[in-house]
Amino acid sequence: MGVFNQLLEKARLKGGGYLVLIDPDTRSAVELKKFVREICSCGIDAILVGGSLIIGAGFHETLEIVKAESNVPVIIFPGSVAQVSHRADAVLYISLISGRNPNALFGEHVIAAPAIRKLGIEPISTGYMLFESGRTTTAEFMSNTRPLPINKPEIAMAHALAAQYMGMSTVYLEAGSGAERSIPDQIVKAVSGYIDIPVIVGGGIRSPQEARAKVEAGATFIVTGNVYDDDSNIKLAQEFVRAVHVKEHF
Ligand code: 1GP
Repeated sequence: MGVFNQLLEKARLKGGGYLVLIDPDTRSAVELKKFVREICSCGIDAILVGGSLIIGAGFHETLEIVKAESNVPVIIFPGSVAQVSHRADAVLYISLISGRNPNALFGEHVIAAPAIRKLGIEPISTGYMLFESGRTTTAEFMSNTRPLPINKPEIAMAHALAAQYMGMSTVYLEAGSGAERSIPDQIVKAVSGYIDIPVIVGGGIRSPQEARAKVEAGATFIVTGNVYDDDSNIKLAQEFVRAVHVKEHF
């Protein structure tokens, strides 16, 4: 069974899956090792590595450390084709379907496909939907696309359904890293009730309660990243796991 199907099976049994995003720019090697061990000991389901813009040169080194220290699948969350590596188990093969930038829709993909095949990592076809969230996010700026309006669920639903009809494995509802507001539960509910493929939700989620509400609204996977920029928040990891695994912890 591939990485994504394993994750889906876990999420089905537990009620949801909790993924932690690691931005290669944020930690030293020593800090990263400690962080990865700690989040894995809390029972997270997978680690995403990547970002819309990586300033430092540490993407591959970060992946190497994360892979060595973790006991869960490591999945690349690529901001560009430069972020493809054999050190990961899978890669979110992202098409930025909320925008109309042809390169982000189906351009980088053509360049990355042969490399992914050669490296033997699993591509997870992902319809990535960026929403407006109060301020310009790095993903919005770097992709040169307009985000979806947050108060028009019907537009989001139509985009997600088109992704399903195009054969994508999942849609990712993204408010942007560090967003002021996460994706509203009503949007999560409207989209996940309208399509048959699993929904990933991320961006601006800061509390376990917020995460649980999104799972209860229909999200299959929850992603958080920025919340752990504050070291003292590592204590929240266990709570996030419990909040997202709704079938295990009522
Ligand atoms: C960003 O969805 C992820 O792409 C996670 O966002 O860093 O705001 O948790 P945060």
